[in-house]
Amino acid sequence: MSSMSRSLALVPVAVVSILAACGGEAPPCPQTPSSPGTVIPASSTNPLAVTVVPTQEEAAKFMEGVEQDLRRLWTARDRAAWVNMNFITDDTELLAATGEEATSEYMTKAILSARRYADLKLPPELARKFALLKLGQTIPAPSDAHERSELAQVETALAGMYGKGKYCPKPDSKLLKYLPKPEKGKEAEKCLNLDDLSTVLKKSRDYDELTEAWTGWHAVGAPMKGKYKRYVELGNKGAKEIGFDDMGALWRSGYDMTPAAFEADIERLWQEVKPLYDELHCYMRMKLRAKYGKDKVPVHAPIPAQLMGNMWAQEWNNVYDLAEPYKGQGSLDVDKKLKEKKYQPEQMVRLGEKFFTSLGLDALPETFWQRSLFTRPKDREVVCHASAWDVQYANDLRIKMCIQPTEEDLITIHHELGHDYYFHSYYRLPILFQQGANDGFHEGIGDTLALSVTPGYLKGLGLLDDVPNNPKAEVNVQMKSAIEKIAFLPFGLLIDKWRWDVLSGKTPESQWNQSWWDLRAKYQGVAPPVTRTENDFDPGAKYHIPASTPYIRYFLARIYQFQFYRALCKVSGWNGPLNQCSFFGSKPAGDKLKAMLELGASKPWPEAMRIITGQEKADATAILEYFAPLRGYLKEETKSEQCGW
Ligand code: X8Z
Ligand code: ZN
Repeated sequence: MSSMSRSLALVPVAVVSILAACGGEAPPCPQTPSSPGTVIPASSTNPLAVTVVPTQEEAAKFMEGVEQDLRRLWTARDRAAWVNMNFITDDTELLAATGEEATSEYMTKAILSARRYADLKLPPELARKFALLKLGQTIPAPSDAHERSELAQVETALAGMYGKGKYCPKPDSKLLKYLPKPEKGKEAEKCLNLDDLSTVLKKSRDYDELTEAWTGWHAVGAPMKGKYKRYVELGNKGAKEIGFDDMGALWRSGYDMTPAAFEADIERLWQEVKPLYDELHCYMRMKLRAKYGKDKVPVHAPIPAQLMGNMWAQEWNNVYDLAEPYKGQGSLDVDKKLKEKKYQPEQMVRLGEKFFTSLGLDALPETFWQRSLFTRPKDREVVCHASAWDVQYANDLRIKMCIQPTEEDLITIHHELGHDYYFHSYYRLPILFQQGANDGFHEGIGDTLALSVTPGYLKGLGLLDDVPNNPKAEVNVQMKSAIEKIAFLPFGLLIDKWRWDVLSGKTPESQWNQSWWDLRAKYQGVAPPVTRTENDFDPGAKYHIPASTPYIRYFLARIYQFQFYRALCKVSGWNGPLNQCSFFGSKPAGDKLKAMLELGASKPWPEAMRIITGQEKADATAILEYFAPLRGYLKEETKSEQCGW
């Protein structure tokens, strides 16, 4: 999560004066077709004598005031949010909600006031700021003070419910052995948190244990349902007030094209990658059937979701042992090495930083090391889902992550540092431009570098013994990567397909959970491990739903990162097979990356894309090119399988 994902407020000087000129607080000033500078006689509804038709200069001044206020408000909001997520208590929840509420109050008023300039022809940079201002809230609050306060509290409470989620197994449960070892002199823990339950999903190959861990965690969703309903109602009300059909329509408007064109583009990309996903699904199901039997993993049916090594079956790399094409060809067990070498969390972060600095990017500021959270504290509740922040929008970089010595976490560190390096590259820009070219760019930067964390690179660090150098070992490497990258694609797509329809009302509340599972079956080909009903709220068991972080960005990022990687490999001088390239240490690659990052959101995203790739569109050919070597193997292995579901 970037700290830019939500927005903030208080009434700024500039806005106050404009609101006053319109005869009070919101509603917005009347739009008039007259020429700039003309004085309009007062109408009977306007208590003021005259209204001056806006000018470009006034619009620029207005924006200057807004940006000043936003810096203050966003910083205050993010400080409170940071403390809250690092120490979840009733008090910090309230502080975070207060920060959120103040921001959203301001934003809604500023957006409504900005309508006064809607008909003006503005210089492109200023016009872009107005457009970004309108899109600047993920959860737009209604103008009504009670509703706004309720919404802010609902938002914070949902995030807190997720962060505090635990499952307490019964005394005869097989999961008791996964309880953390008690510290000396302390009482033994009786409950499993998400990290513990994720370890079960990752390590256990016992069907019943997996089912219990999955079901145990998913119970976190049910109590959220009532709050989620209010969140939908109030967020939609806020979205309507600022001119969107609903909150989902607002989210889909952030891509420099119409929401409809955006949806069509997403569909185009999905259709390009779907055949590869289907082949991988077919292969994985075959392997899981071999492990768990036909009664548990039936032919031609969705796969039970608890068997893929991940709580949401979104990435399957933790069951690589079951998927490995050629047993023992090339050791890819980085986890083992990290443990052997007793890697500490900070050391892993320093490793991540080293990749960025090898490209010629700056070292992280000293405050990063002082202020970040790297391990789960034992004495308090925190939101452990990894996130990156620039709390003061001024190079105040941090990450918050409960790091374990695993390859998965090493990759996530690169992901989070990608956000921080983006923040770092644009923190001198006007605050409204301190965002990614679009949110998919933000999510894709660290992953682009992580694609260069190849076996060769890891060997150099002593984290692998050998670099696979025969065709069989290469297939193994590709498989390991595909069950992470390709497996994710339908998940990345369906989360917001679910949310868009919930937010637009197309999916009624009476079908929220059913529709979730319909989409998971349709796109991912997975099924719930146990019967689910509308008393469950399984979407709530995925962080980004209670945390209200839009998700289509991750789908985009999976496509973009291969485009970026292909381009950076090329500029680094690589001309071998794409999947073997590492641009570690390439200054030309670093320069190109920096040039794009420094743009922030100041230009439409196709311009940023052009800087790095020479292309202006999302293009799935790079991800397909990367995995081309695997396809022959997948087709051959599954030729007797009845693929699909
Ligand atoms: O949430 C994240 C990052 C933080 S922005 C760790 N990711 C998504 C997820 O975990 O569901 C990265 C991949 C997808
Ligand atoms: Zn991220």
